[in-house]
Amino acid sequence: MSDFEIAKAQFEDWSVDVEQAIREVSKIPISVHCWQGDDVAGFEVSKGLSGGGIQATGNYPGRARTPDELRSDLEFSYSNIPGNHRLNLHAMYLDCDTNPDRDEIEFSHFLSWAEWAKTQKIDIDFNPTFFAHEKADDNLTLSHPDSGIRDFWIEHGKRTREIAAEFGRQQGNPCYNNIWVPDGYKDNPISRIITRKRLRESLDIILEQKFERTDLLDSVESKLFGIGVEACTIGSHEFYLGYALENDIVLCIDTGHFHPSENVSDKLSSLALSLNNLLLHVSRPMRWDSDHVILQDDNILAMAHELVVSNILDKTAIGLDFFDATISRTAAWVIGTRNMQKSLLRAFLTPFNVLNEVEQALDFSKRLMITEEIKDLPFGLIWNEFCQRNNVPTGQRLISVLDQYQMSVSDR
Ligand code: RNT
Ligand code: ZN
Repeated sequence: MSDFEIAKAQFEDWSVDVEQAIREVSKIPISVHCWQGDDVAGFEVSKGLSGGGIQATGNYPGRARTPDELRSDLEFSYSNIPGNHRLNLHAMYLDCDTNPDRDEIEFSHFLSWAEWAKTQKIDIDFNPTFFAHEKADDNLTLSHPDSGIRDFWIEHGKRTREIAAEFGRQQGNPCYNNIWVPDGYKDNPISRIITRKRLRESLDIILEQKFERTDLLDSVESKLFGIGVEACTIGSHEFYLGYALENDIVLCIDTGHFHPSENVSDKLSSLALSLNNLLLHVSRPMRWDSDHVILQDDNILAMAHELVVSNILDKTAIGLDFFDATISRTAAWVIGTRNMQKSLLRAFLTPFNVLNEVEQALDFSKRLMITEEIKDLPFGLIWNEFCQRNNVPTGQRLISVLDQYQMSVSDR
């Protein structure tokens, strides 16, 4: 018997269907965020402050400086991740010579991405970029008191929806267009509601135009606080939860955007009861919204557990949101994405039927015995088999492949 056969038999003892688990995890696309590849710099010529607390720290060699470099780094990374995945593109990653401002962008500025995505069989998600621009230097965009500045950002928001819908139409499945704005105040504002009303009005105008839901899914992302906006974030969790419900749009939950002691995975089942769609930005906050590469840690395992046991994967899109510039950027993508998949695989390999039964019988002793006993099952052997079937390396081989690629880009 092969190692895999032995491992499979051990899971079967717990009535877990290993082949089914592998099939399930193969079906889940992860939306890989382009911005880990270049430290959230983008390809525009003129730039403002990075703004809103988004700051990649580190200066590791190999940062992608052009769309072509970013694409080859992505190709390498996808080739070391089992399964088929998506690309999450930000508006600041346009590819054209004319340098249009944010309120002038159109689909043609992203043609090279669309063509590349087709050759790679990768579907695209999109984001307006409401930061790193001189008109965002006050940390106010859609909620700015100056209507000229608001109109500029409203136009940007509208254009990104058109671009996203075109990506969706061409790829034959919805492109998520995720709105995150840095808007907030460093010190205590007198009126929070005046500014929040303005954000709401601007969003209403951006979302006025109707698109097919099969082409475009609009989503909104809240945040607890950011560097420079410590006193008040205009787009708070309550703000966007209400807004998403009211407008039947997608709510994006970034795991770095809550208090460190809050259990983000606990929110998913509640949200899924009222919302039609969720988008995740899976990140690893360390003491604050630090966007470290995700590990296979308790938080991610709990997140995967919730998605699987609550049976909400069909309404939840999984995207990643981390950026670490102190390590190989391609290794960060590969390791982080694989960790998300590993956590999902572990969840699919959990005997939830048995566990649910004992829990509903209020047999908490048995629940504890089982959860602790199954931690020793050979998950790694199932993961290795999954990778092998997808022709991607594991173990020492993975490390040497990642090292070699990093060496090939380190003189950039
Ligand atoms: C910022 C948000 C947002 C960004 C990306 C680049 O705090 O998490 O999602 O990270 O849009
Ligand atoms: Zn995010």
